[in-house]
Amino acid sequence: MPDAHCAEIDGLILTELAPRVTVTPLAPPSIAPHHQDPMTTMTLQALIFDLDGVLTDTAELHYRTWQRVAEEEGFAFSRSLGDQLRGVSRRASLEAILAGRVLSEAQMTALQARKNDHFLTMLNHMTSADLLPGVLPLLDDARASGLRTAVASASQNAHAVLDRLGIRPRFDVICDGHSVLHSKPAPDLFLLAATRLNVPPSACVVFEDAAAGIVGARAAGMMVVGVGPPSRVDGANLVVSSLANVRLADLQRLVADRQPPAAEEMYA
Ligand code: B16
Ligand code: MG
Repeated sequence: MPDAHCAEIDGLILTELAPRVTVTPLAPPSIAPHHQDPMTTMTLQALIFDLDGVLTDTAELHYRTWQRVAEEEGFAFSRSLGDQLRGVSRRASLEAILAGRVLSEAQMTALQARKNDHFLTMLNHMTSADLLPGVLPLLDDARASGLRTAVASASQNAHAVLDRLGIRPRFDVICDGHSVLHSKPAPDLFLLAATRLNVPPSACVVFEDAAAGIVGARAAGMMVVGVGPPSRVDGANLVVSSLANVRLADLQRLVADRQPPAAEEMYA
């Protein structure tokens, strides 16, 4: 059960009682996909973006900073383990690196704090030049088409990263590592984003670079575009190598048909 700092709304255990960004007031319960009349065609209403690995390559900073802590502590770490930590919360990442080693709560807290200090130091060098290709045009197109936009990131640093990139005001809603108790691969972050956007989950398309996020978004009843190599994002409804390859018309078709366009159309 949630502790005194949590609230439960529509089955989502929220950890932020006062959102730290401008969001729409909490909406009435969103329409879960299984409530949707199968004879009606859903229209795309919102784009929900993962942050690390989709809008910017902070995935690499997470990798390097965990690698540094692992080296300092004598823990094994590898590129493949780092890849498995994409989209995984800070605490769960440390547990994966520990691979069964048991540390005291104080040690766990200290290691997470040290990793985050390294991360924040590297973040100081980030600028809007670190936006990944295609981000700004896609956000511009979305806004021009009347779509709503959200970030759904497991990172507790999401606001700081968006500020460094200079794109925080471009999102209607930001849900981050402080927003829900159950992070990815649970669907909670995505469902919270849809609720705050006041759109049904089945009208949302999610962009994700990680297996944990793809599992969560699909469990939320959303169509998912995987950003990255097919081997990493093969659970997505559609795969692109970069947001620069995304066309709104394809996303609209994805939601309307609940069927992906041919993969070769999108992966270039
Ligand atoms: P922090 P995302 C995730 O962000 C990262 O992919 C993951 O590597 C990281 O461990 C997690 O955020 C927590 O980040 O330490 O900043 O709270 O991909 O969900 O945007
Ligand atoms: Mg990510």
